[in-house]
Amino acid sequence: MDTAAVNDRETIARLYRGLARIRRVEERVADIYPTDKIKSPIHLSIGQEAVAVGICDTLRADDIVSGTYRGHATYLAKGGDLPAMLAEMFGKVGGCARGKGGSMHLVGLEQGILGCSAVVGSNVPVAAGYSLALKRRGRGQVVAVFYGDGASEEGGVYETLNFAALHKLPILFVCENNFLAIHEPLTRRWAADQLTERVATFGMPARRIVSGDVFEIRAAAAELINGIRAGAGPAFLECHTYRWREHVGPAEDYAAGYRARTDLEAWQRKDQVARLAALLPDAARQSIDAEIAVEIDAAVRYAEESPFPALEELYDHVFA
Ligand SMILES: Cc1ncc(C[n+]2csc(CCOP(=O)(O)OP(=O)(O)O)c2C)c(N)n1
Repeated sequence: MDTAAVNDRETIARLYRGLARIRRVEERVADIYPTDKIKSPIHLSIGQEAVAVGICDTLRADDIVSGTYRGHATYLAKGGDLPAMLAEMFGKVGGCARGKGGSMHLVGLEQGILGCSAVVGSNVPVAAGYSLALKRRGRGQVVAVFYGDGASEEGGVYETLNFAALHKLPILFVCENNFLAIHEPLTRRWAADQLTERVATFGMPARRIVSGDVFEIRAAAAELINGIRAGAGPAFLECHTYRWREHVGPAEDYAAGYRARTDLEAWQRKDQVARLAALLPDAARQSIDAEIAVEIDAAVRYAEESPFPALEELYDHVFA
């Protein structure tokens, strides 16, 4: 089926802008990284953009997302502030966490972005708690929580799925299945690959999308979120995807021996940035690309010019 055909030009352009913007931002981050201007580790989502973009496109501005330490795409797709994201990585006071959190701890409460965490799976119960609060508030808001296939091995994730199903919480669980937890492929961690089927046993709609197709992800998310908003309780969406770069850092790591370059090539053939670029008229695509380039240059300048936090701030905002 041609999943693009049912979408209008405006939707395709909007999704392309979202995808290309994340791709170009992360490529710039990868370029800057060796200069040591970026003060934190970086976990790039290059290749995985379609998940965040497809899902966030269906959310309302007052909905909430919760991402992981690989959270640049989630943050940007939900409307996070790009200059504040880059300044955060530069350790500058203009950063979204005043430069103290770095790439793994992006946050944007005004845009509905809960703080991200480096502790694998830890955002999932927190996001469910937030969805319980939203349910009690009664304004029809929904949480979308993102986590990796590795995080799906954390006990707390299963406790959360059960609690959310039991209490019919307004939350969409999104597993970004890139088949890898650092250097350990899924096939060496599980005897079965029935991640979606396992979640379904908790008593919620559970779907899997293997194509990486942004239109398919968006359509599935829209359907599931409609149900959640109508009070049906949580839902789960597993999206197959692929991390093109190394686990942490800007480089490729296909020589490390834990995965094959042919896997990358298979995913690159269905790259959604290139696919949507080809669906747009040249002039429309070029003007989007030019706007993105200007926006990124300005954001890098902002990050460079923002000062480092003052020494007196060292113990501010420390919880305990
Ligand atoms: C509780 C916890 N256990 C282990 C780690 C070390 N660790 C960091 S990333 C990672 C892999 C997680 O893989 P996945 O959830 O699939 O996310 P991906 O990196 O593929 O996006 C692990 C085990 C950690 N940060 N936190």
